[in-house]
Amino acid sequence: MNTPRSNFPPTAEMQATDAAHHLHPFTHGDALNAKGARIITRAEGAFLTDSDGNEILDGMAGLWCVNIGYGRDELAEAAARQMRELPYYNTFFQTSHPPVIALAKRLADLAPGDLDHVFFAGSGSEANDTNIRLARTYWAARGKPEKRVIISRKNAYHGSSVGAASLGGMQAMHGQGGLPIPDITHIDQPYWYGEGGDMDPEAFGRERARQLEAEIHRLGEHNVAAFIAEPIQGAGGVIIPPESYWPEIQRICDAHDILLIADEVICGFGRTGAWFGSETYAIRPDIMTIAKGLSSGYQPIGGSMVTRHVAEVLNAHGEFYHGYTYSGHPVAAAVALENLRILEEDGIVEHVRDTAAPYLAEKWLQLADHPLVGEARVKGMLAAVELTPDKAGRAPFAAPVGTVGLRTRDICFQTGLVMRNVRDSMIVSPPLILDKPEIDLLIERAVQALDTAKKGLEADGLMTAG
Ligand code: PXG
Repeated sequence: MNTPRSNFPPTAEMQATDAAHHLHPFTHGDALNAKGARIITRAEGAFLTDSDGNEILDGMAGLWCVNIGYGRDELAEAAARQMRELPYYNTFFQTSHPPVIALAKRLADLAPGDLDHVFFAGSGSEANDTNIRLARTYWAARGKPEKRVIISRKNAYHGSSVGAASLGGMQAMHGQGGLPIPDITHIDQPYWYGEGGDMDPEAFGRERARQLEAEIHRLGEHNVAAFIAEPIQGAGGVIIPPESYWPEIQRICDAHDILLIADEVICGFGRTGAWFGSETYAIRPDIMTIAKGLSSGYQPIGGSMVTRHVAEVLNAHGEFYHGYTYSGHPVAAAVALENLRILEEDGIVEHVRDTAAPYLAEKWLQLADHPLVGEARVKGMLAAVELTPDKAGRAPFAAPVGTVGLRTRDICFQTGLVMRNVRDSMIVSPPLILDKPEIDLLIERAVQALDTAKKGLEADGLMTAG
């Protein structure tokens, strides 16, 4: 891209202004302000540039979203064109507009099975809030208003709004603001490394899936509206379920009269080597949450895709009292359409499936040999390593959970790689367009960071099991 570089004040000045006026998401304000935010000023392909001119390989694709990579002029052009023509109009009051119509049709064609209707939102959180109301309204429309409970999972992430954070299973989030809201329950997650103990992973996967059936029995099937889950948990730490997990979940959802909601906010749009994680795991959702990769993060947009049957029930029921000012925003829709065109015409999903993911897997799994690594796991362009002071025993560190992960994250930044921590695991979810040399660079920097982290831990007496 040849656009001129924007002018901005010196780093320290921007940091001071940021500290004075900006409340950051998921951030301890005083801790951040004491050292100053890292300020990202530009990006191209898979590389970020910060305000000091450092180039950093973005192993997280922003926040799991910049699937096609940075700097695609076509998206800027699509936004500019749409802004000139119709920068805003709503989809309430029996109106529509060309980009939202085209995007709904495009998504219906792309989505698996007969998921062929979309309710648009501005984000994944909003879409999951929609799903709570949509699932309950669906059952009310079918004459079963008592089917209200939504079963989710501990350590799931479904967003930050009151509804979405209640669906999520993050204890720290529930502790702030009196969550979860009523009629949402959480079963255990299929996290073999952390919770599987001596069990065989496949047996563990089946056991965790069967908790859903036990929970349906406990609540009474007549009270349960839906089960929601990410095909692969992202923010929870790239938790890749054993192969036995999803078939058993699907069986249970089929056997009991409940809706299956697949939260595809991270897994959708090529991340797992198929258009949707539901295809990778042969899941047949009734509702699918989409966001992030839908626009590769170039515009905020999300949505709930539902099957023809769910849409028919809803449409026949009467008015669904729900919607956002920016549901189906024309600029976001135009950008999403252009993003989907690029994903398709550049063959990016095939690139992931045939080239990038197999190569990443080959290289990433070798990290399991590193003395600091207890497990390396990968699926598509999602990968994690679990850090441990004791490889054989999969033991946690003696230091408080997250201490080692956070240190390692900071080292990664200094090494020129965004690889973030979840607890004491390190995870990546890079742009899908990475080529082999870029994957080599990612691995090289990851190894360098792990080596540096290990030395530091040894020097500080932290390589001890807790
Ligand atoms: N579902 C899933 C599976 C997500 O990962 C959301 C819903 C909510 O989307 P919005 O657009 O409302 O943010 C997400 C978002 C992290 C991190 O630190 C992850 C997300 C968002 C912010 C941070 O891993 N995922």
